[in-house]
Amino acid sequence: IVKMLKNKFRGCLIGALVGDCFGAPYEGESISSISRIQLQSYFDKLEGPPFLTPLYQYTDDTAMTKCIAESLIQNNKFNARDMAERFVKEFFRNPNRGYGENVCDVFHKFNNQNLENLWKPAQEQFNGSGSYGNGGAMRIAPISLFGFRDYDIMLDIVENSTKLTHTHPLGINGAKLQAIAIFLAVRSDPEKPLDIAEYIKELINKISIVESRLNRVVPSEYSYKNQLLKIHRLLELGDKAVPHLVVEKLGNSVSAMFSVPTAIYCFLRAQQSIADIETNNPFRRTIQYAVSLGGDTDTIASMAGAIAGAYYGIDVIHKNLQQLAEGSDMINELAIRLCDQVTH
Ligand code: F2R
Ligand code: MG
Ligand code: MG
Ligand code: MG
Repeated sequence: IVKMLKNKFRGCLIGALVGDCFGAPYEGESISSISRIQLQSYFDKLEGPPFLTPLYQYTDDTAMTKCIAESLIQNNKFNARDMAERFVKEFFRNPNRGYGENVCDVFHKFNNQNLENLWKPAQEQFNGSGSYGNGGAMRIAPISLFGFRDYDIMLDIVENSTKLTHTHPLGINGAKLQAIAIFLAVRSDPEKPLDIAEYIKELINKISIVESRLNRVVPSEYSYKNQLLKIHRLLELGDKAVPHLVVEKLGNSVSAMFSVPTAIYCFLRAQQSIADIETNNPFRRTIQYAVSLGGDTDTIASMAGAIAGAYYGIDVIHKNLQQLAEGSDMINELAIRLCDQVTH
């Protein structure tokens, strides 16, 4: 059991890393400009015989995921100040990892004000409405793992860690949805075919409770529950749900509302074969499909990769992808330490 859990923890964090590294070259491209044939050969080549190439660099998604994992390991609980300090240090060590345009203001304020008020800089974003970007969700994987034994504690840490940079309810609830998707994947038996209907039902139940606690009014079209119902309908269409339709319905942007459900869809869609994607490997299918949708490709592939890796475990991720991703040894080590921590 512990061995299976370790494989799932490693699969989850390495899955997130690999999605980030191999999705990043396509970030910001529109779906129409991405060639499916070219994408097929991109991944074929990566999984083929060794060739000379620099490592594929990770971006802000992984930089911040690493901070969260390290903070949880060091403190064995959520420590807001420590986590914020790590975000700031990491940002100033390398500000060129493709961070969100506005979140940088939060890091500068933390730095200038010596972390005096931990919660204020994020509250001040966007004239006080807070960020609804997917920056909370993209970094959440270690919290699902750390809290995999206690759902309520897990959700609490998700909320507070997200609020360090993102206070808009859609930003927070997007992070919660991604955390729940991973939480359920860790707990699912990869030897049995995934019961997709049951998985979505469980997500809907849990996110409905979260959304019923909203203390701020948001328009009803911005409901994660609604997005999950769309996922269900799109999955029933199979390949008739062409990539353009998926993007039209679910989105591919840097906002949490229009990227987290998309990532969940990618994971679920990749349980079966997909037109124009030739592979028997469901993890590769997940991230190749995510990238094919364009838009926020590093983040959607990373979030989808985290869920898929948490479900299947590390062995599903092709060795080349692991070796060609910058920081894979470091991320692997963090996954093992997180697992040791929660199983001892
Ligand atoms: N920043 C990027 N990618 C953009 C371009 C880089 C690339 N090199 C390219 O063009 O090829 N990626 C990273 O940012 C995303 C996560 O962003 P995060 O951390 O949520 O940042 P931020 O700044 O808080 O929000 C992002 C944007 O969302 C819009 N937005 C958010 N809240 C808003 C609100 N209340 N009102 C209006 N707009 C809001 C803004 O445009 C923000 O800039 C990931 O994709 C990561 O990979
Ligand atoms: Mg990024
Ligand atoms: Mg932000
Ligand atoms: Mg991104």
